[in-house]
Amino acid sequence: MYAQMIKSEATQDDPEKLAAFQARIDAGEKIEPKDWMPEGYRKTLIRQIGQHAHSEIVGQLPEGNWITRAPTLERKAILLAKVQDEAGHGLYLYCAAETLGVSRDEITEMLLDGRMKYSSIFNYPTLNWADIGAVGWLVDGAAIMNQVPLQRTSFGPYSRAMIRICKEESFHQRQGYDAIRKMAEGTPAQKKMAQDALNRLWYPSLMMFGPSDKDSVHSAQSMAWKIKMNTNDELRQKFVDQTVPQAEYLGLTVPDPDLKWNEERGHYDYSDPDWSEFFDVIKGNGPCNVDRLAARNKAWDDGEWVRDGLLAHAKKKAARKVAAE
Ligand code: FAQ
Repeated sequence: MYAQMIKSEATQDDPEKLAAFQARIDAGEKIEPKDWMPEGYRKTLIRQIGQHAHSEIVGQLPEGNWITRAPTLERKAILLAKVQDEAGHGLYLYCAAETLGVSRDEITEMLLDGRMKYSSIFNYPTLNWADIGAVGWLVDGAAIMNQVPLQRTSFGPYSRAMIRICKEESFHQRQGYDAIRKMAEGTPAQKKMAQDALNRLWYPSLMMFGPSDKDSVHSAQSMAWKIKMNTNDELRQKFVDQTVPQAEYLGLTVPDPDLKWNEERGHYDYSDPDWSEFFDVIKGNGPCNVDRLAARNKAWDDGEWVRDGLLAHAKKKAARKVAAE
């Protein structure tokens, strides 16, 4: 199936150019926006970078919801900084996507009318303060696992955006772990909240890496082009191996009765998420899909006067420049 897909995307371009392009990728060169690239490479990048950018922006919603209710001034300041960072990550990524010839407005509209996706995880609710710790620990933990290898991705602007983003993501993960640790070491009621957050967010976090390799449509071509550096299952396994000892340290139980260390493989064996739930969520049927898109649509509509004002100002400035010449 993968070979078939590679062939169908590749044949749209001149074979000689394609071979030279692949040789550059194989040699570890970075592809820059003005370089020749196969149409499939450009489209795949717009899809992945766009989806990633939307995830950063939509991902502000479940945490932003808790800024006014953070338990202390210190936690509030940390959460505020983190949520602002996510907006910055979205902007780096929209800029990287724009170098591929798509405007930020175009891809935003594709998010707003459901033509583009964002990460499945943000369609789950954050019900209490322990969830905010768990989001930093698990969701940012999964995001870093995916993003560290992407610093070496073949497209220059994406790779450079990822280097900046990863510096901040590690702070995000640490602050989440610190918040959940405080809960896990707190009163019995607080510990119960931490366990409940882990119970609800464990499988949605595993889903962040995408479907299992046998169902991943894009992995083979994306890996050949070094748009992705690892398969979905490879990264999911790394995440499980890193996170289980952290849960043990916290005295929390990962909600997977089949989880156990496999000496022979040197990895944990674990149960897959319910993939029917994953596909249902990315189709738009998760617990918060409707709310998330409604919030983004409202923000876009509310900001119309700002965009109109800026555009009018830019037009006026350009007209004055023409008149002066
Ligand atoms: N959610 O063939 P594959 C963050 C779709 S950053 C929704 O395996 P691919 C920071 C996929 O698009 C989180 N859809 O796809 C933060 C495709 O459908 P399509 C975002 C998903 O692209 C933390 C179909 O399934 N990170 O959270 C998901 O090769 C805290 C088939 O799948 C990135 O975007 C999913 N989880 O691999 C912010 C990283 N998984 O498009 C705030 C960059 C798959 O054909 C607070 N992206 N699909 O209609 C990637 O590495 C890849 O795109 C994957 C998916 C690994 C996500």
